[in-house]
Amino acid sequence: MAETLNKKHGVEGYIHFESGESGLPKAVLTNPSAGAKLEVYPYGAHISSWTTKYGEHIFMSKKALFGNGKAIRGGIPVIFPQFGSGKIQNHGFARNTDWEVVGTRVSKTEPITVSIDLQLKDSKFTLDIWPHPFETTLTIHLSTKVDIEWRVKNTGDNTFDFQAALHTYFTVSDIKNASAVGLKGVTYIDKVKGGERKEEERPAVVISEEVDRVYLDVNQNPILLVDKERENSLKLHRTGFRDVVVWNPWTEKARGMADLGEEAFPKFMCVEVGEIGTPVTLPAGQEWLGKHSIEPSLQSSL
Ligand code: TA6
Repeated sequence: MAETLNKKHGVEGYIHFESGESGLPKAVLTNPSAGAKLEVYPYGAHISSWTTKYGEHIFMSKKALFGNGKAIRGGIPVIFPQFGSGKIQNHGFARNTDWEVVGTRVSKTEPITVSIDLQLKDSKFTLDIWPHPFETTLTIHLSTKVDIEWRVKNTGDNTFDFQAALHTYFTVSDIKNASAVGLKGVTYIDKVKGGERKEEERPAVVISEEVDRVYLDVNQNPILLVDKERENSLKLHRTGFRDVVVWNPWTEKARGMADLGEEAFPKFMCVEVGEIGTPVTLPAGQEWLGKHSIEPSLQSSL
């Protein structure tokens, strides 16, 4: 499979495909001028690594499972058409389904950018779960930052609603050193407290227990992910994603997750961008576009 993908989509010196975990094909994007590298599995259109001169920015569980309809623990799970629990499986089917590589390219004008397009269309599998024809394309641009462009098109005859999120696991030196900055004053759904709605009072959200919050209609853009023990912070820009999720399962929940384990929870902070609180209503023939850019920065405050 990797060989076929290399023949069709490989770009010498920038994009190659290789056999990854559990033999799943994996695209490796390399941008020498940016000193950056990114890995993405067509399975789930799942980014599993992004490194820059500041090191690895993405957390992957050592116990993650790959393929066979399982969601990969860590990386950037692509959540569609449902966020969380509901009528279909938790977080929908997009993250544990094979997407197709439909394009790769390198833009040689500065800043040199290495790109890959992945696409998922409705199938009997998806229609049996969620009876709406759709076509979704996720484009990843690797320069000195990562830009993700995500399109969802309604290819059917009827309007449908959907939720969407990029459920990013950021690697941190230790959860006690990490904070998400820019959420002060925002109303959030506290999923640890039965869905209670509260207002964030802190300029920097730090985690010292299980946290599972959906911050609604966040105006601040970018949000900053700060790690006191790392040289860089990360600027999280977004358009088309109104909400931001902050999650860490902490000890007990992590212990109960076979693909995570309690020794892992201090090493990541999920800061996710999404359309969650108010699902997107997409009329027939229309297209939704969400953009998320993750950029290393030396800024530690907004
Ligand atoms: O984004 C936070 C969350 O919705 C949590 O409630 C937790 O369920 C997490 O996602 C992971 O979900 P998963 O289905 O990947 O185990």
